[in-house]
Amino acid sequence: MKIGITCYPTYGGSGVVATELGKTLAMKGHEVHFISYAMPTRLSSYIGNIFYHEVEMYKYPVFDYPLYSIALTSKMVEVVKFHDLDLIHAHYAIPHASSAYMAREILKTEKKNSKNIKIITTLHGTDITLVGLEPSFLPTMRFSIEQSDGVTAVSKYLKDKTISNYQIEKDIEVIYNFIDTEKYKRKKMTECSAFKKNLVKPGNKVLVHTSNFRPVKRVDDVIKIFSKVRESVPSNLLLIGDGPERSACERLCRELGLTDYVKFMGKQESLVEILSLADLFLMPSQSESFGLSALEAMSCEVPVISSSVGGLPELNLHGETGYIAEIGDVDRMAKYAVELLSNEKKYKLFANAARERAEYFNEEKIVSVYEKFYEKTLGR
Ligand code: GMT
Repeated sequence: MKIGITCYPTYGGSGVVATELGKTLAMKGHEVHFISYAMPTRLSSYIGNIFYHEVEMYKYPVFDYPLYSIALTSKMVEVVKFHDLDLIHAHYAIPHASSAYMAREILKTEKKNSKNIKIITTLHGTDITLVGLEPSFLPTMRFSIEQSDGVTAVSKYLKDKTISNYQIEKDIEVIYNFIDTEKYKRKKMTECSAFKKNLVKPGNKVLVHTSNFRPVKRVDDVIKIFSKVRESVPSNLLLIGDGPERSACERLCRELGLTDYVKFMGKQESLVEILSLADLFLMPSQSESFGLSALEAMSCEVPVISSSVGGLPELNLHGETGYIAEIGDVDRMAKYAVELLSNEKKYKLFANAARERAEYFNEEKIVSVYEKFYEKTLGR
């Protein structure tokens, strides 16, 4: 198949899922064309069959606001025509699904273009639960989702939320996030000793959180949980990622007297090495449609303490791969953390179960589900 993929190239899980999907499809022999305003970050090395098309933005003094969705539409039209694409897969509905819809309609009017391009939209999270509900986006969002030839959501929760929030009657297929379980595999301690020496006091337990530090991630709760855990378990907290809440979180650490025990590591390439040091992963989010970073941790045998929101209970099985608690229930999350960190036998069971659960979301399996969904949408 010849597949166009549009995604946000720099931030967040939707771009990661889109890029890893494209890479795997290309390795399976499909031709994949990424269309975006910048090269997706995970697309760093050369892979045959992958092409990148940058959306050029025309600047003109009258345009106070950049007209990205129009420029994206035109680029989609160009790429579909010149590379004879079968479908466009839009990741994160705003504005990608609307641009794809418009591109398809433009192509229909062109006589020479006999191919009937199909549009698939994957809903990832805040495109549905937060941003899409803004009155300035809602009608366009609903229309673009309805008009897609195929729609997928990354959890059952998100599917239900889309149907109830937007009164959408369209069939939505749940296709979960996936993980390369060979790459995300716990490394031996000898392979990460340099990290351990620099980051963790010998004998301490290690709690980890990775995110884009947006308010929805509740990183302040991560710090509050850690503060309570430290009262009974000698431990360190590693915070990976960066974003708008980071400064406030650094302040909170100073106020709570935790600066010697918490490391703000910023964005990191060596995630697997760091996760291989971890004993627990914390994800107390306000909203989370799936929780890709928790899956990455689980694949490295790290149990997860998370909130019970969104799609998290579909990933993190309470009492098996970790624990879930109500949003903001810092005390309960800390209690669960201490319980696991203090019971070696129970901890081992949870760590093994976390890895086993991650294997359920194996990349090969889930990418094949996407492939089948493409074929179904193309009527093959
Ligand atoms: O986090 C977001 O605001 C949007 C989105 C993104 O682009 O990072 O993240 C969502 O998509 C991921 C991949 O499908 C999911 O694993 C995340 O749970 C989801 N984030 C939220 O729902 C907050």
